[in-house]
Amino acid sequence: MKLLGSLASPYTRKVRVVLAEKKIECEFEKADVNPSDNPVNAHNPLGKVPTLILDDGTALFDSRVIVEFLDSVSPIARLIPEDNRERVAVRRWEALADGALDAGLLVRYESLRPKKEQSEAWAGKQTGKLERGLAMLSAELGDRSWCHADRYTLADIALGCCLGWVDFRKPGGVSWRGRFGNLERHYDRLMERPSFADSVPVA
Ligand SMILES: N[C@@H](CCC(=O)N[C@@H](CS)C(=O)NCC(=O)O)C(=O)O
Repeated sequence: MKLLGSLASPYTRKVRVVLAEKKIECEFEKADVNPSDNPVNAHNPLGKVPTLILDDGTALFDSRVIVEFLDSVSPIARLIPEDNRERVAVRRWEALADGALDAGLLVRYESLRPKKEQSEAWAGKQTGKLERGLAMLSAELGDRSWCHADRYTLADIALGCCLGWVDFRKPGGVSWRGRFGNLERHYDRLMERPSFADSVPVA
């Protein structure tokens, strides 16, 4: 298997953390998806990372599909519960964390466009989604040790990847540090795990 990804990408980080937690060997290839014509297009028409290429050449995307695949190929450290309600609860956390990230990425992409083409209203709308997303992630975590039930799951991984990227890029100047004490504690706790410590986003 080969993972096409970027060391700055939070969705790639989610897959890298899952690979590490489940002790699955996988080649990693850095892919620059900034140019319209990029090497990922040949495997994934959306030209996005992460894209996982299986040994038979099948390409899997996006990160949610990839992590589901990885969780099911190995019984080690199950990250997605089997019970329907529990699984949906974990995937809801993932949807919220990924959704906040989606908005944060749009804010960042907008800031990289030529100044005169940028829309403050558009960036403001996306910043609002990110802010509300962070507030809900904090409210739902409350004072619990883990996002779902009393154990480490994909929900914690998705939350950690969201927090790590927002901390790294601070899109639109948004930061959760100094505002959401429980998110700070949770991220620090996740960073004690080698899977997180070894995958901190870098440019
Ligand atoms: N929903 C996708 C999002 C993937 C995504 O947007 N990746 C970014 C990098 S962080 C990307 O490839 N952007 C390139 C583009 O949008 O053209 C997933 O979970 O994999």
